[in-house]
Amino acid sequence: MDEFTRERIARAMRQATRIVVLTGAGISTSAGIKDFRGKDGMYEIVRKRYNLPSPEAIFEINFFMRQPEPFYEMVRSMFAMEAEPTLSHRFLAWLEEQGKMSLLVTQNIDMLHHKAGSKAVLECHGTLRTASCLTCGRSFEFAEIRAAVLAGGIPRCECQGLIKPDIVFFGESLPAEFYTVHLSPPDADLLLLMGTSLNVQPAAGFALNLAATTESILVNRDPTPYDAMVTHVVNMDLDRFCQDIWEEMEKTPS
Ligand code: CNA
Repeated sequence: MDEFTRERIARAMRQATRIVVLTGAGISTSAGIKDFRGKDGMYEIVRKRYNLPSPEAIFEINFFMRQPEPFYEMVRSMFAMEAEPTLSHRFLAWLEEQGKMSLLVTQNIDMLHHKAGSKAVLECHGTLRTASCLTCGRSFEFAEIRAAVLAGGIPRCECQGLIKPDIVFFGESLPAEFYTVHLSPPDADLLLLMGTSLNVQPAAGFALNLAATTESILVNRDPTPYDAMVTHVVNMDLDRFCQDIWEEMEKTPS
């Protein structure tokens, strides 16, 4: 990022008091959690191993009910590494602490924003924190099924029903809270889009609608088809971006 862009973005963030953020898988790759669509992402790995009809099948409910193994393999690899928040997660928690953040919407299911200390987080694709039996509906804390998952098993309820973590699969509704902010977006003065290919609806639509009326910054390693809809596009590693901006903001506090 050149000096001019860095100063301009740091100034916009210093002046902002109602930042809305959308994060995607790219904010967690430096913690060791693979993204989906990036090179060597999870889709490619799981598709090759299981010969899936399409990589997205691991998040389709009918496929999951027939063959839950690929999905649980992904969950296992995510949990086995006990990932820690990245510098970018910590930067967002710091922005919230500074009173600058109005809402953080994450498409991620890895819970790293909470681990970093962020509080105003809307997990629009659900969470791995809890799980439910697909047959009787009983609810579980993830801790109750964690050992079975890490040992390579497929967790089942006492009723023998298949247990599914409470993350949103393709075709399922997002949490009601998400539709509330989608229909009536918060009054934002800056929009930050971080580490997302903007391919997944309705999360991407929420952000791009807001980008039509709000100054916006997209930080992503690769270009997306929606770059022209955003005010500033920065194609670089997110941790480096956040470190640069964090330093710049601390040089001249607001
Ligand atoms: P995606 O489609 O995989 O896109 C990720 C984007 O991040 C890509 O465009 C990459 O260029 C970019 N990227 C990767 N690493 C970096 C980096 N270090 N710095 C900057 N940019 C980077 O993922 P999206 O989030 O857009 O798609 C939404 C899906 C992905 C949601 O349903 C998530 O639940 C799902 N997902 C979540 C996780 C997680 O919880 N950590 C991991 C993988 C996928």
